Amino acid sequence: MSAPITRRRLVAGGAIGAGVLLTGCDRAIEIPTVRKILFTGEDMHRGLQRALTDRRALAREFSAAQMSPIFRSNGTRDPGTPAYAALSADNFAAYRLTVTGLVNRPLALSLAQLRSMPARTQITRHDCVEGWSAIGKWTGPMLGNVLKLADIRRDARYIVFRCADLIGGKPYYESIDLIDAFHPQTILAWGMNDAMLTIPHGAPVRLRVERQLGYKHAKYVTGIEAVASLAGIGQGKGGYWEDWVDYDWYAGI
Ligand SMILES: Nc1nc2c(c(=O)[nH]1)N[C@H]1C(S)=C(S)[C@@H](COP(=O)(O)O)O[C@H]1N2
Ligand SMILES: [Mo]
Repeated sequence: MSAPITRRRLVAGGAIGAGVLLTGCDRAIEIPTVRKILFTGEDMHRGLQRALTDRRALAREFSAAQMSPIFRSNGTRDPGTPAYAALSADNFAAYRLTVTGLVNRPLALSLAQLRSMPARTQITRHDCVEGWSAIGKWTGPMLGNVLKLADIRRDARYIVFRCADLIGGKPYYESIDLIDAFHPQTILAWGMNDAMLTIPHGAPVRLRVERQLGYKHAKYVTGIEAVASLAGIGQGKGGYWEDWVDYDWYAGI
């Protein structure tokens, strides 16, 4: 499934809604309340389209000269578990990124396989909710291409990211919807600032979802799951911070 299909599906949903009101309405349209409902529907449809267009806009990209000399790390700086230590000791040769859930072709991708996919490089600004920003360069395949490779099913609505680290004993996880998942700047970054991603920044693979705040950019991603609902994930709010500290699930910037 590609982003345009999702958009068409959503827009078609709006059109079907309006169609139901229009069917056989040549007379009904003269009734003021029906006309009012119709116009409300049109406004909603227009609003929906505008919201979709905004969600699809690109995040600003910067020049190499604008890159921050220092890009701090935040949250987990090393997962420190025996499993992660073993992986990193061998340069992540045994690492596999699993893609499961509502997909027709589950995947277990090695770092070499991810690095052999066509990659996007983008210089963007990272904004942390704690009040700091940094501009860095990120390289990796578009998440949308990985989801297409897994043949994501039509009933999938969210993408969940499982991470290798624990905070206060609880695993870190995050989730985004399909609009962000198929956004062209949403990538699974294995490279940062022209080098391999380092452990403090989420090696071997971290999410970049450039239209959202820092905590959505899951580091140390080991598993990607396509789901129809977030209800069965953690406490149901879609992420570590959402579930345990009450951050917003949608952190658009
Ligand atoms: N797995 C994992 N991902 C994470 C975090 C974390 O603690 N664990 N912290 C988040 C927060 S709050 C921010 S601001 C960014 C920091 O990314 P950086 O360490 O590369 O600067 O990662 C986000 N992703
Ligand atoms: Mo953050």
